[in-house]
Parts: sequence; C-alpha cells; structure tokens
Amino acid sequence: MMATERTAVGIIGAGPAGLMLAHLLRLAGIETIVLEARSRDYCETRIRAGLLEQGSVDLLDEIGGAERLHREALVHGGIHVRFNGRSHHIDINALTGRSMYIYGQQETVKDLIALQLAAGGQIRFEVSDVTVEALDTDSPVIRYVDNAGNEGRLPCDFIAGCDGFHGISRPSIPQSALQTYDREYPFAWLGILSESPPIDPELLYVHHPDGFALFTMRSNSLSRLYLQVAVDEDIAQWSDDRIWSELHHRLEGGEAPPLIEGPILQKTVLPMRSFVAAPMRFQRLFLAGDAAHIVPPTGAKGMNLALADVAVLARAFEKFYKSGSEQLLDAYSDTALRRVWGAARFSWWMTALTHVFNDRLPFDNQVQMSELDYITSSRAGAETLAEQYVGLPIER
Ligand code: RFL
Ligand code: PHB
Repeated sequence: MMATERTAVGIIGAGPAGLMLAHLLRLAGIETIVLEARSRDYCETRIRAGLLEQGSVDLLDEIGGAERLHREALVHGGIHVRFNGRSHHIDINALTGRSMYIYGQQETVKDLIALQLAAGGQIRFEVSDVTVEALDTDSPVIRYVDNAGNEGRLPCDFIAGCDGFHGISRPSIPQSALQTYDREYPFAWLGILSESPPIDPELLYVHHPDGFALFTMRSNSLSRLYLQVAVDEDIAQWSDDRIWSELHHRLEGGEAPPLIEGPILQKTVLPMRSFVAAPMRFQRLFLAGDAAHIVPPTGAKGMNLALADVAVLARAFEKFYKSGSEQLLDAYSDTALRRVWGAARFSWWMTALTHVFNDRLPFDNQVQMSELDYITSSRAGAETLAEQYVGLPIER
C-alpha cells in the first residue's frame, strides 16, 4: 500500500537539527513531517555531545524546550587547560559575559521529541529506504518505507536534509554541484562514560607528551573522559584497567585533583575529522547540521552548529511563507557557511593546540607549547579562545 500525503517542509532526520527545525517551523505556523531512520529509544539514548553554548540554550528557550535543562544542566563559567604538568584556568565568563551549559545531547533530543509530539507534531521513527526526487520542481518528493513496511510518498514544498554525516541527503546531490573540504586527523579519541562524580566542576583539557586527554561530565554522578589514541585503535585492546591507568597518567600530577574511578558504562573510539560541503543547498533540498559539516569534538561545536544552521534556515522559510520572498532562502548557504567556517577553524585550531602530532617538527612542537603559554598567560590570548569557545551570537 502506498500512502501519499503532503507537507510544507519534509525533514529527514530527528537529531538536534531536524527536531529544532520542526519546532521553529511549527511556531511559525509551517507544517512539517520528520522522518527518522532509528527508533525513538535509540535517538534518546545515543551518547554524544555534552556542551551547549548560550546561543543554543537561548534557542531552546525560544521554543519552550529548556525547562528541564534549566533545572538539571550544569552551568560552567570557564575551563582548565593543562600542559607541562600545570593547570591554568580560563575564566570564560569574566572574559565574555557568557556561559556554557553541560546537558547531554540525548537529554536535549528527549526534550525536543516529547515537546514536538505533545504539540501534535509528526515524527515518524524507524523509516527506511529514504530517497529524494524532483528536487528541481516546486514539489520535491521524499519516498520512504514506514515501520510497518508500507511505502510512503511525501511531496513537499522543500526538503531539509538533517540526517547527519552518514545520511542520504548530501549523497543525493550530484557531486559536480558540491564542493567538499575534508581533513582527517592522524589520531582518534577513545571516549568513556564513567559512573563517578566529576573531579572538578569545570572541564579540563590536557596536553600531555603521550597524548591529549579531556575530562568532562554529564551530571554530578557521571563523568565523561576522552583519550587521544591511534587512528586505527582497536578498542578490544583497551581493558577498563588500561583505560584508567592511562587516564591517571595523563590527567594527574602536581596540584591536579585525583581521578575518581567508577564502572565504565560505555566506551567508543571516535574518528576525528573536519568536513564541509558547500553550498548547503541544491535546488529545493537544504542541508543542515552534520549532513553538511563535521568538526572534531575538541571545540564542542558540532551540536551547536547544527542548531545555529536551522535557526537561520527557519527564518528563511518563515520569510518565504509570509511574503513569498526567496531572498533569505537564497542567502541561507552563505549565511550558514560563514559561521560553519568559523567553527571549523576554531575546532581545527583547538585540536592543533592540544593534541600530540607525531609527524611534527620539533620546531612546531615548541611553537605549540608557546601558544599554550600565550593562551593561558595573556588576556588577549585567553580572549581568542574564550570568544569562540563560548560561541558567537547566531546571525539570522
Ligand atoms: P545527528 O545528531 O547525527 O542526527 C541525524 C539524524 O538523522 C538520522 N538519519 C536518518 N533518518 C532518516 N533517513 C536516513 N537515511 C537517515 N540517516 C540518518 C539519524 O539516525 C539521526 O537521528 O545530526 P544533527 O542533527 O546535525 O546534529 C549534529 C550533532 O549530533 C553532532 O554535531 C554532535 O553530536 C557533535 N559532538 C559535539 N557537539 C557539540 O556541540 N558539543 C560537544 O560537546 C560534542 N561532543 C560530538 C561530541 C559528537 C560525538 N560523536 C559521537 C560523533 C562528542 C561525540 C563523542
Ligand atoms: C563532552 O562533554 O562530551 C565534550 C565536551 C567538550 C568537548 C568535547 C566533548 O570539547
């Protein structure tokens, strides 16, 4: 059986980008249907980002989706940067007047899904075989198979490809219409979630001669830790004991607080990559979030960028439906890409600043140490990091 219906904006993907777009459009009176490959439970428990910029929290406030966040998030005013065995505090709040919020991405996703369904919004989970067609007409179509195995056909005015880095939207655009910029890093991160309280109220970024390490958290009882590891690291080689031993080695010493070990609830190896596809639009298909770009997690920018993209895109759809003007839709890619490149640069820079590169010249390593010294000892240096880390306001 083939079901045909129609919506204004067909959204592929129920990650932060797709869900936030659905909310912003609903509030503007624009109808959407969200099609998601995974189950609701999978989306709500996938452990990913943890740090929200003020601008992202403002967006969540705007759609009424930050109630639980304001009760449960940990508000951070700064970070610690550690190198040569010493920690340095960067007081980001004092330098910028803004703060960061620690609140797991899956919690944001949970809140956005619940709010959307409560408002009567449509999210179809567990769809498969999603394809797009007729992108060059004013009635592009999404085809899919629903969770009962029925084929669906969804004509829309526009399609928003919010289906992440491995989705179908970007590959549906002819290669000749897309310029891609790709950079892989010669290392990966091993990330763990540990049932143990944070050792410090704020994040700790560590440059250690044996590799970068990051201490972060999800709550007052859950810590999240990352280690720089080889690009082809085999996770089977990392027993819990080995992980803790390496974390103690890289994170402790001097005045650093001792790590508190706990049961490891989850461990993964994450590749590190920078990727940008431009333009973020092909005919009536608009890309947003990880579908268009990936940053290494060092700057904590991925989820924030995804939310900023759709804030710009929602404004553009609003203008179109209110006035018929395509001006902001035409400007979307350039507007979004300016911010995307800002975050791509910052994430690349934070990665270069804090990681160990085996192929670097001894000269380059000394320059890196000098830059760490500059960032942590000069106000101008600290501001360079702080302004970008806390996030620039979203232009829309
Ligand atoms: P998502 O979250 O990947 O959502 C895409 C959704 O699309 C679905 N999908 C499909 N649906 C239908 N049909 C298809 N063919 C589909 N293919 C895929 C997927 O199931 C999914 O539900 O993309 P979105 O919305 O653009 O959001 C991007 C963020 O998820 C991502 O940038 C961040 O998680 C990156 N990131 C971080 N970002 C931050 O801002 N701060 C952080 O602290 C931070 N830490 C991280 C991170 C990413 C990490 N991983 C695992 C990649 C830490 C980690 C470990
Ligand atoms: C996280 O909490 O998972 C996190 C925080 C900051 C980063 C990367 C990851 O730079």
